Amino acid sequence: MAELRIPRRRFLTGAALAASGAALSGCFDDLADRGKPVRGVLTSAERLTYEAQRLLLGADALAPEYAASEVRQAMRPNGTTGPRDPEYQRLAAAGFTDWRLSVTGLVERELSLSLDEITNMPSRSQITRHDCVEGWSCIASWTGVPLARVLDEAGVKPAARYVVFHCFDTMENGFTGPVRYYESIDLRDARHPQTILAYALNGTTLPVSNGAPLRLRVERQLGYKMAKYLRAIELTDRLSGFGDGMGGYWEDRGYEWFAGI
Ligand SMILES: Nc1nc2c(c(=O)[nH]1)N[C@H]1C(S)=C(S)[C@@H](COP(=O)(O)O)O[C@H]1N2
Ligand SMILES: [Mo]
Repeated sequence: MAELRIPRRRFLTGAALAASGAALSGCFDDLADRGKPVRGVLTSAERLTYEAQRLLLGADALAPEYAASEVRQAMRPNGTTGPRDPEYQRLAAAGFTDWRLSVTGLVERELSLSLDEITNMPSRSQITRHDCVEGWSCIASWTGVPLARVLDEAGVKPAARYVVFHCFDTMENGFTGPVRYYESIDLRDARHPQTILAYALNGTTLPVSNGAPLRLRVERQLGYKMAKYLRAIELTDRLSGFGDGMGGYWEDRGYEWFAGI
């Protein structure tokens, strides 16, 4: 489902920006206001190196959390909202009882976790703001297992540097087969206390449109980092072996890998 074939940032100008704001259903438009953080990232991320952004953002600072009264509407679904992939559809039809999250790569113990096993692990809930590169934001409450907890269960090998998230949804059909959504973060973000694998949204089971049964929340980065429809996570020492080597589906199409906000 590649609704957007051109890098979305090209649309973030003038009339297109105003139009995208007008088209929103419920969530608010931050980019119309020049001084707001998202706007700042879109212009500064091009120039700043990863390390400079890290310094600016504070190494392990927490993203702002909000009060329940600030959750104004349902989380606006974006990108893929219902994977058509047969395997996903089969798992969804069975209420994800056969779904497993595999944890592979540079780990001491490979894992294959059921949804029950994941929801029985210690959980964290947080009310945070989701900022999409397209120019809209939503405040929502997320519940999930801290990714650090899953990583500890698997035992990360010292050589590992990144966590790669493999998703079910096919974005387009490439020459060598289906091109699926994927993402990656470094171990520092992976172990950040607000980085969770979420299975609940605004107090109910995560809907298919928002990434059921499990999706990543990495709260100090832009929305496209938050991989939905997870099927596997893989520990690796390099990103060159995945997709076109830039660390994510949108990164392979020109987006920044470190999308800090
Ligand atoms: N698997 C997958 N994850 C994805 C996407 C997608 O298309 N497929 N879209 C990304 C983008 S651009 C955004 S803004 C958020 C949207 O999350 P939501 O549908 O819960 O609003 O998911 C991100 N994660
Ligand atoms: Mo997005």
